[in-house]
Amino acid sequence: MATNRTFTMLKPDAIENGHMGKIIDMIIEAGFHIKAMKYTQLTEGQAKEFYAVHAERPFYSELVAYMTSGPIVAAILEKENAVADFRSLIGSTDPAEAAEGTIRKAFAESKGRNAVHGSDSDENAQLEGAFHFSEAEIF
Ligand code: DAT
Ligand code: MG
Repeated sequence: MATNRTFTMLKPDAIENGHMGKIIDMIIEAGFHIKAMKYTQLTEGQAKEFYAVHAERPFYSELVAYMTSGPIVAAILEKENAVADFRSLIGSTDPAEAAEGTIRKAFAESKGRNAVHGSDSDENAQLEGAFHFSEAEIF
């Protein structure tokens, strides 16, 4: 089922490096509406569950350690074609491969510390948004 929402996290490197405001600005400038937003820090359990699909990958423990290393901003975003358009806005997983003008090209440090998360399907956008927000926190 197609939806017009996606889910994002501004990751610990983006917050540490002072890019929170600039990234949120790029998201709004690109036409996304903020439906929900929170500044929080993932517990180990939350990070493991969120990235469970990568549990067998060699970088999983590094990913969990990194994602719990500092605060993040989690948000639900709305726009027509939200999932695909947001993946275009953030760019490739590896910033070395990310296109000019994308968030990861501008702000990501590396393939692991890559500034921002974006859902990869409407189904995951729904699951990930519900993982972080109750209905009462979505506007
Ligand atoms: P994306 O975040 O672009 O959807 P993904 O779902 O393949 O990428 O991986 C999730 C995250 O895991 C990614 O943002 C950073 C980390 N990651 C992926 N591949 C990695 C690798 N080869 N080495 C280190 N971290 C990696
Ligand atoms: Mg992914």
